[in-house]
Amino acid sequence: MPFNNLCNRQQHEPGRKHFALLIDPDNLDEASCLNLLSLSETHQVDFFFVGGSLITTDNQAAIIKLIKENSTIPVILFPSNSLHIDKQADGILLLSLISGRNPDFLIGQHVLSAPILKASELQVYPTGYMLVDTGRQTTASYMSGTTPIPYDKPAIAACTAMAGELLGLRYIYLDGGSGAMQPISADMIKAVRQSVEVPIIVGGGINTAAKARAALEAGADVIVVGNHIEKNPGFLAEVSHTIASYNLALDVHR
Ligand code: 1GP
Repeated sequence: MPFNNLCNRQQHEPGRKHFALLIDPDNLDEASCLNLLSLSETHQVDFFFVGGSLITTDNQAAIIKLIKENSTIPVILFPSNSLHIDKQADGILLLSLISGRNPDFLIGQHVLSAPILKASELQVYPTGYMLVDTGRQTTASYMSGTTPIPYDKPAIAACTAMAGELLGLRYIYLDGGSGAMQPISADMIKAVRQSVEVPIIVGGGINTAAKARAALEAGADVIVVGNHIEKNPGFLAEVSHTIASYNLALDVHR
């Protein structure tokens, strides 16, 4: 399913949930990537997000090539900066780091990326990216030089998301950071859900089915999981099953 259908699907199928598997090119060799691709085909994964806040190897192009050769699941770039654009992917989250006040991640990187994106066939998904403080400083927060939204301040998150939507951003991504000690709170997801119409992506620290379900119930449209699946690939089936059973219940009640 193309990622841009999410916006349409929200109108036609309100409440339907999706699963994005985060693939960090630094953390996977070819064999473990192939294993995840095989699991993703068996259990439903809707999208691959490829990227990370700091990429220290030159594996990304090879990983995307491997995915494209072995899977039909759309590959969406989740870049930390304009260096990580890869035309082999299907689309890109054009992230505006609206939780921060660093102009480089609000417009600077976008100016550098614009001519490359315009000349490519990548689908561009304008996304309001919001980092949330989940207990320790994350790579994303440090590398972007921004202060994350305090964990227990859902009103700040809601107002930030509203501003992003009013600016025309098409998705909101609430991120506690990879391997976060705790996931984004249900209160914060609910506050954002009540404040904007656009699809909400939630990730960071989702390492149990119960945490995935709590995010879905609070209003997340897309759940992103990376870290815990890298450590324990069997968790992929658990997340997929959690989302499928949520969607099934939705169908039954229609
Ligand atoms: C991080 O939202 C993603 O940017 C996913 O987080 O790796 O903790 O699942 P995890």
